[in-house]
Amino acid sequence: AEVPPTSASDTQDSGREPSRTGLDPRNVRRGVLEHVRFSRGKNPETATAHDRFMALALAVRDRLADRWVRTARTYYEQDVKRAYYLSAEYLLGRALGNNLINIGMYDAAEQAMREMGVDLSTLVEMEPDAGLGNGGLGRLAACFLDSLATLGYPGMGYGIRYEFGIFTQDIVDGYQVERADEWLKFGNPWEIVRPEKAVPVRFFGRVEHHQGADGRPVARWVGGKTVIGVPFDTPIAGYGNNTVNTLRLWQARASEEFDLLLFNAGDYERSVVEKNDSEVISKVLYPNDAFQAGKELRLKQQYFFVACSIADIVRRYLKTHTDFRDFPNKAAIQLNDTHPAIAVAELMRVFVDEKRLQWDEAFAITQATFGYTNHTLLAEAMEKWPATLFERLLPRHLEIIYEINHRFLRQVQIRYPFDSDRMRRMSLVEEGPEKKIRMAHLAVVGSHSVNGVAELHSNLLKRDVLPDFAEMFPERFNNKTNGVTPRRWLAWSNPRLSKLITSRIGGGWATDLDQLQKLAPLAEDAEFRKAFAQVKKQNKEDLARYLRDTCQVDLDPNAIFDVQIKRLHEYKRQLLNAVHIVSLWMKARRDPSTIIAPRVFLFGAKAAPGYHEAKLIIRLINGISEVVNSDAGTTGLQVLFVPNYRVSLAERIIPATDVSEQISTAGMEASGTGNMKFMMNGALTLGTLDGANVEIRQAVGDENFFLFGLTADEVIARKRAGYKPLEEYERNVELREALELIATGFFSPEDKHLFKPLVDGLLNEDRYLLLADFGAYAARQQDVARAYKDQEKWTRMAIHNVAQAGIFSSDRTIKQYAEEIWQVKQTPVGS
Ligand code: B1N
Repeated sequence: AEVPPTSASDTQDSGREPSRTGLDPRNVRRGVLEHVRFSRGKNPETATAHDRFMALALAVRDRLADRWVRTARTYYEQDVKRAYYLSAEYLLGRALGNNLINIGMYDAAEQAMREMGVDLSTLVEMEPDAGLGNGGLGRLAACFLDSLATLGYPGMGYGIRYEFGIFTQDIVDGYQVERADEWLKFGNPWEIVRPEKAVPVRFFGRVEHHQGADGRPVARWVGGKTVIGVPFDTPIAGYGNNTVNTLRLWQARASEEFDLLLFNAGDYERSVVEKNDSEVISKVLYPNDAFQAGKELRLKQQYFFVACSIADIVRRYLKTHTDFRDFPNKAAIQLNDTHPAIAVAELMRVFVDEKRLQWDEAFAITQATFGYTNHTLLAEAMEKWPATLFERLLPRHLEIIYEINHRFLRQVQIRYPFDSDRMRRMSLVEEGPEKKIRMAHLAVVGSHSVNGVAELHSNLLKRDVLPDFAEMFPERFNNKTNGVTPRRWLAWSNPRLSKLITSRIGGGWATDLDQLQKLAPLAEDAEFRKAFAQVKKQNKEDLARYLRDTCQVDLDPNAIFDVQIKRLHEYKRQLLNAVHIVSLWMKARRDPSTIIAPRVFLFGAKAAPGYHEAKLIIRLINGISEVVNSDAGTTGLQVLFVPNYRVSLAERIIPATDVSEQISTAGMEASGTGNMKFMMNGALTLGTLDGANVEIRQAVGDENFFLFGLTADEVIARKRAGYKPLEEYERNVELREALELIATGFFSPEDKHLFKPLVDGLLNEDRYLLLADFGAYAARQQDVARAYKDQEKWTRMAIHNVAQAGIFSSDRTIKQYAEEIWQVKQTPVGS
């Protein structure tokens, strides 16, 4: 049969079917029913909860689609400069609720589902977290994407589509047990695969050097193996606007060409085995937070997504340009730590080898394009790759790095003659028994901007980690204090507080968080305080109910909810918290009147699977929990380690928190971002002068913050003076008896010596100065309990924390990146 030609208006209309675009409950309902039938192939009667979740998610995606296309067209037509965020991690969490909030259809969706006899929150709970990150660094990338879209910036994220994200944590007999995170098992309604934009990526092989037709030397990287990067796009919707940006994640596929070659040679078995070698590249997220394991596959992952992303960025540039001198006016590329730092060498390879640019011009363009963000000062996290590994895997890149280094060291030499020690320190190549490439040095030399993530961190970065670079290139160094998105971390996760805030100051805060300052005078309004305290109480009751259902524990919602949720790391000092709980409990056992206010201690933390000390600390917390909870009736103390801490759990816990534990050894936590989420939700911080705690305290005032502990400078001085933890142990009775109880096996009756290594580590070395800070911590905890007894005062303090949280919006952070590093402009999308 003849098919009538479709007119332009037909295609317009079909794209704007009300069941695909309408935001009122009737249209949403129609959209969901159509997806149940046509996308899930079910009748409403046979559809499962999961079918309904998928149908609703697809109906939401429909409503993003048109804006997504319009956003892309707007950027293309206006030929705007774009900000590209390169990150090995994106800790997105769930998307459904956040998308409903951002496109303003939450109420309509809730009503539509209710009319269908479905509870929206049940569907929200069906969605697995997208856990493509370890902790703060990955979650920061996710908050940045939200802010870029909300502010209408032409921004795009690039990363890896890991088949398995951060592992699922079970607790078995008090121990962490890891399970694979099969987040894609039931399908991902948000992503769209774009096979037509696949990119070939070479590994291994060799470099041939020739004389080019133009008389200049040419390097050709040949041979080796090719892997295909296939992009999957996820829409990132702005809040209350028409912007829908893109997160493009690359999946590794075997190259068919290559397989065919082996297949035709009759080597079927080898062709299938090698297919595996390729596809394993995007298989799993490395589960280390702030630690470099140095695995070859990890370097493959890094180069894989970087090569795909650079190819994609250059391809997009060449659609509308021919001359690369304009490249930095159209593309800013931000390196999220050194994980994508190989991009510096890759862009040089593309410019020099493929596009035949002169070296100096190529390098000037490269430098003008890249910015580098450092996220940690910890030596064990600094990425250094053996030159031998580089030479095998990326032979051309090693040559390019050597050439960059050669020219760079010449500059150093001219600037600082006769200072060979400085040259050794600054080299991109670390000499020693094994030659290594220092990725941070590559990132600094290849960028025009280097930033830390909090004031203190940026200063320590200049002073202690990259002093030679800060001296030689002072104009390159800057600070961008982290932030978090108030859409997910307030509007979505704390609807009660959001509603209360909006009822008093209007809804403008969601995109202009400084407006929260209008709450400050309300701290003196008794009625507001009452409503505010009631919100916190209800949130605590919700959490207690959830934990009763999922962990079989009955928490007292009248107790102080004292929370430490973050990756398990010795520098974060969960062990300090645990030892203090033991000492509190021992005192309470002797004399219950020592407990000023009942308290619930909550922990949530994943330990890297190979980090034995961290796993032992989890086991200890569970041991303490068992003992303490058994006589909670007399002591008023409860302890719970909540398994499988993740973004969606944080969304439940943070709104219900009274005390935010931010107790890292000063100078070790680059920023922290959980601290900001707690503050925004009216928790008071108990913290050291570390990372962004410093700025939180500045913002909220010393009287609204529980400070303790050595400063970063004091930590260094104490270590330099020859710190003796045993002296602290002997000085403090409460500390001593708590450590003795732990060491003698009280919390591990099945193995009396289980925790001996932890205690010995504290007594012999105590790298993180836990004992040095114990006394101050315990004293401040007493102050916390006393302050809580005065509920009116406590609520005032909590309100001031919310009121001063404005600067910790990632909108502020992203504006600073956009204006001070990227020079990208807000580009609104029309309706
Ligand atoms: O980045 C966050 C900061 O708020 C935290 O303080 C900081 O610890 C965190 C290697 C890291 N730094 N480094 C990492 C993660 C994974 C990995 O493989 C390092 N994460 C941080 C955001 O700035």
